[in-house]
Amino acid sequence: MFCNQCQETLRNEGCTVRGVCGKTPDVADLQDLVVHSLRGVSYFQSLVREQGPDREADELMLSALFSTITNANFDRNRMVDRIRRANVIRDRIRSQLEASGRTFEDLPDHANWTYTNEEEALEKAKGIGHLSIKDDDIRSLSLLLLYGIKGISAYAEHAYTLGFKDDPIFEFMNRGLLAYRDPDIDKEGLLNLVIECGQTGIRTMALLDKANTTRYGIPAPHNVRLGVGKNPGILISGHDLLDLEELLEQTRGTGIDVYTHGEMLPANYYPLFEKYDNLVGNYGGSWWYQVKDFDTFNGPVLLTTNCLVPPLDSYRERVYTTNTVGFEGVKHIPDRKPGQPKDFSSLIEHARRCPPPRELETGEIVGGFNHRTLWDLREKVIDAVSSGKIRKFFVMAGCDGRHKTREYYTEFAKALPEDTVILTAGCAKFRYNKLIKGDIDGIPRVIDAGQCNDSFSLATFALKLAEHLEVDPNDLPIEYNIAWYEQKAVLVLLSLLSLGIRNIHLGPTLPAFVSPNVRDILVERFQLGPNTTVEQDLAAML
Ligand code: SF4
Ligand code: SF3
Repeated sequence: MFCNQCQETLRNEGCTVRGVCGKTPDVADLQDLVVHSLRGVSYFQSLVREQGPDREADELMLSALFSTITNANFDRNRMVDRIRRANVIRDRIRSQLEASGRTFEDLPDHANWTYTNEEEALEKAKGIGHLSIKDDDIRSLSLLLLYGIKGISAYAEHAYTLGFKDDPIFEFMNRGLLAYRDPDIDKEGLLNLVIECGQTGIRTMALLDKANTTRYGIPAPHNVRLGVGKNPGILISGHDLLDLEELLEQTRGTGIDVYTHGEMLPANYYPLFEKYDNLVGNYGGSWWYQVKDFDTFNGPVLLTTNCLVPPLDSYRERVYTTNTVGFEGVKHIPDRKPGQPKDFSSLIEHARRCPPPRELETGEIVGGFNHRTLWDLREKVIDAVSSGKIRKFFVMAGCDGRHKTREYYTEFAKALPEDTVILTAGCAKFRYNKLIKGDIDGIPRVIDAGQCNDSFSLATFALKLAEHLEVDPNDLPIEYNIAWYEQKAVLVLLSLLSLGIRNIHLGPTLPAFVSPNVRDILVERFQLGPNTTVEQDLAAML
């Protein structure tokens, strides 16, 4: 195995024996083969796309790639299933093309290779991994592209689930997957695709924003309760709002409460969920607190997307996965049957046998600042900046993580002077959303736009504000101090770069897959830089 896709990769070089995340070498290799087999699908899919999309292929591309994201799926069998399905779909599209008179000779390996058994597949994986790209810079740009596309798969899958799709996104994914490990592509070609990946990221996050707000309304500032009630509960984590909606419907009137965890917290800000009094609040911290939070929660836990940490024995039998999430030996809620909601009855039955959650904290937190809501605040914001009451805004969005170097973000937030405001999205928020309190003339010191994809709201607000004030977005009093962990954050970063945002500080380390030359390009073109120490960065940014 060789995996370097996340920020926790071993020694900031790569995981080669077993993932720091717990991923086993066979799963890592099979995930490489998932990508390889999706390249095979893309080969033929890109030839038929003009005649009309093949939705089965599009759906597989989203769900299969999503399952290779960090902390999503650790289940070997699920990977094999995806490889086999990719082979079948690929061959079906090829046959279609052949039936219409196309002939194929000298096909590349990904368009030909077919899974036969695991032993053969694991042998095959040795030749198709990232290290098969020999040039450091080509490999670096190829991985930047691949990981950005993995981020797209996640957000596009959520939009798709709610009935929203956009063909240029699928077309780009096909093209990008084919460019990864294309022996003929050069650095400039890859760099252009990396920028296009960022642009497609904006398009995908905009689509998801439309999907979420069309179905659930526009998030508005909202207090979310942190304590617990006396009923047994179900804890729901991840990013999938439709799962939450159906779970709330099915638990209504049963005496079972539903709590959000981690990236599901922002669901509380959508107006549609207000009608459910069985959605009682948020429990615990960001994803990596699950090893403590799931224990004390006492009831069943549903993981709708990443991040899943290999479950501890003390609560493993209460963990349920669904969608692209999976872990061998952990119960999985199957996909919806056409026209029907998912069946959460086993989870609900499980909750009935459990004691209520143990209280971890009390009080409330506030969030719900979609870009439309932020736009309504624009005059207040402009006044506060012109009168000197707000000196600067700090975009501190992205991911949280368990490594001690992440303390930087807590300390940075603590060190911010009182005339500054944090703009946040993603699970990075858990480092400061309970720490920094109060407001400046009605503008909260921590403005939470939502899940990591809602970084789109922060970028949209900044761009609209710049246009309104007729200034360059980089001249606004906004600093970017972004924390990354997994591949959705890679996409968010590429998206910000594609919008022309400069001087982003990225941490806690620069990605291991960025080679020295590619780093120079990013510094030169986008003035992207690593974060350093709290004191130094704060002085530079203020
Ligand atoms: Fe290592 Fe991260 Fe890959 Fe897991 S996802 S194997 S921690 S690089
Ligand atoms: Fe968090 Fe996994 Fe990235 Fe959606 S839940 S931001 S890390």
